[in-house]
Amino acid sequence: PASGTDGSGRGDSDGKITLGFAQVGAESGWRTANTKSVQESAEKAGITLKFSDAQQKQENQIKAIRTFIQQKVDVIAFSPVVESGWDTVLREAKDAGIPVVLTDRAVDTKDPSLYKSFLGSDFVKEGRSAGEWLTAEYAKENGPVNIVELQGTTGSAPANDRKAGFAEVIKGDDKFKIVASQSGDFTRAKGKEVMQAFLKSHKDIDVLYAHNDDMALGAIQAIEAAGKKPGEDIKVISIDGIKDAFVAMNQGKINVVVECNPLLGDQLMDLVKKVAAGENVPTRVEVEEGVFTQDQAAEALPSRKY
Ligand code: GYE
Repeated sequence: PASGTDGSGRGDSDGKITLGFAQVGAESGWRTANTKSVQESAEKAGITLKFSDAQQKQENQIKAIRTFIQQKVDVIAFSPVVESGWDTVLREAKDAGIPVVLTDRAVDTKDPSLYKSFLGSDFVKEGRSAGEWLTAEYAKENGPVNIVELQGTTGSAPANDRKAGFAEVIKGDDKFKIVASQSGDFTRAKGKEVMQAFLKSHKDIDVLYAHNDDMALGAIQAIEAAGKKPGEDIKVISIDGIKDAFVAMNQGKINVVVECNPLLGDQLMDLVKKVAAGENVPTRVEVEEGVFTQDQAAEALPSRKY
């Protein structure tokens, strides 16, 4: 183990904590803001950061975690690309005595002792908020309301949960129909491509529900190219709250954005310090967020931090 002076075997010879962070990738504006937040907060907290970008591939993330274990970092944090398939590598970290903090995305495991804490958002709640906006918006109409859904990365916690939360709310009224639902992998390019296909096969789309802003922004290009008005002919619901989405909302092209806060860095470094010191931490720490509609967009825009 790294030589520590406190006898715990923790810390470099300079006493600094080393954190290995395995990031999902650089797929979205949310992710870019999240990466920056982690890097800046580590620096501020005096924590040595080993950063790896998995380019949205689980195998790359597993490799990065194994490298961190070999390097005997003090703490490992990662944002799991998908929910399943982590038990083996998490057990390796546990056997090596390295505490793990999950950031942003959760894992699906039967053994909760494999990580110390989860820091992130309630994605089911975000999906519900999206659904609640929709049911209120169409409360007085008979329907049918034809919805297309752009899902996030297949198998990821935010895609699974945002889909489930939304479905739970709209299922109470059968005028709401999800006529097509497909993954756009959380990127602008894919969001545009899949929306183009949706527009070709469905002539009567009323609503787009995108699991993140980047896919919504890509889809808006496709809607405009098809000669329709995003925000009017096709209502657009999105999640994240990046600046570009507020700009689009201000232009009337997005109707509502459910916020998901990527600025987790400071909270993460607090957790990292605590688990490195062997302190107990809550198994779940949530970030605060809100819902923004068009009438709030102009006022909120200048203060958006990501
Ligand atoms: O919504 C999306 C990003 O895991 C919450 O990942 C995150 C999601 C976010 O690519 O933009």
